[in-house]
Amino acid sequence: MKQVRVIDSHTGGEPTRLVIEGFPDLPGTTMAEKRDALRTSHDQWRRACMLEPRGHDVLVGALYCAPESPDATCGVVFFNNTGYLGMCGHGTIGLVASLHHLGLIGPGNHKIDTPVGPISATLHDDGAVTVRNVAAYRFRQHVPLEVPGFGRVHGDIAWGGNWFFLISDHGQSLTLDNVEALMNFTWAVRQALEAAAITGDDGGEIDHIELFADDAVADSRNFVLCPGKAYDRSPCGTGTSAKLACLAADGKLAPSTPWVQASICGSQFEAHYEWEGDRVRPYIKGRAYLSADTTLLIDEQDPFAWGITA
Ligand code: PYC
Repeated sequence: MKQVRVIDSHTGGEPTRLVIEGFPDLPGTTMAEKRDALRTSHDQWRRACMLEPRGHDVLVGALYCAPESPDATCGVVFFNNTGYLGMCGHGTIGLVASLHHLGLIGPGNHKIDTPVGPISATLHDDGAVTVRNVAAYRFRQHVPLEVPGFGRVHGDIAWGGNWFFLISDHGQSLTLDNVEALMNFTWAVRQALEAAAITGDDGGEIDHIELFADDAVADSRNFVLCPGKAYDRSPCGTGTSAKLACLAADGKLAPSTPWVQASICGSQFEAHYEWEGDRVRPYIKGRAYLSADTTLLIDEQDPFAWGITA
């Protein structure tokens, strides 16, 4: 029986499963090398933890790794039901809360290595966490896109640790009772981007679609389609970072000014940014709550030991 020790948490409703031990040793020193080794040689371990019957489509995994920089607390590789993420804001908040639960860190500032560069996270005395994300930027503005069945929409393409297509003129109602329609629309947008070969500036796949609407209490409400065809229950840390980059580029939000981003579920992140050259440095504050401290068992005789796959 193989054993994987995990800590489960959720950040604003979006779950994170932190893998503490049990995965094979990964070659490489950088988080990008470790992610590539996991993807190429040991991807069944991701599937075992993320897919049914142990996981589900909404879950994001975080593999706790030795850091690549001498002054970092740890490294992390994020993944989900379909593959790997560059960065994950809600997942970083879950990681920090889980490491605190295990007694591995205390309040204060912690540098964390990720496959897309170092970030840092401050664990506050009240349990909230502020993530200082990788630098974010808008790559293209007001990009027209023909979406079959929906017509023409326009969106900004921005990097916040993952690639996002951010749409405000969508004509959709951003309410929880409309999630099925929002899923259909955003999935059609994602496929239209792929069909039109519209990518990030490094040719990176735009695998997150983010819609915006007004909110009664926050500055904005969003709906974020994640790569594995699930929607983010949290306001999405990397998506909020991409939004800050667009607001900054449009001159609609000054540096250090608070921006409260609500999710489709009503959970909130508090955010602000600082300019760094022509990019912005996003700060995202939220809180995670623990839901399980457990050991996953993988029985080799189980026909679904490594997850249910198509
Ligand atoms: O919080 O950055 C985030 C995130 C990405 C995908 C799901 N959550």
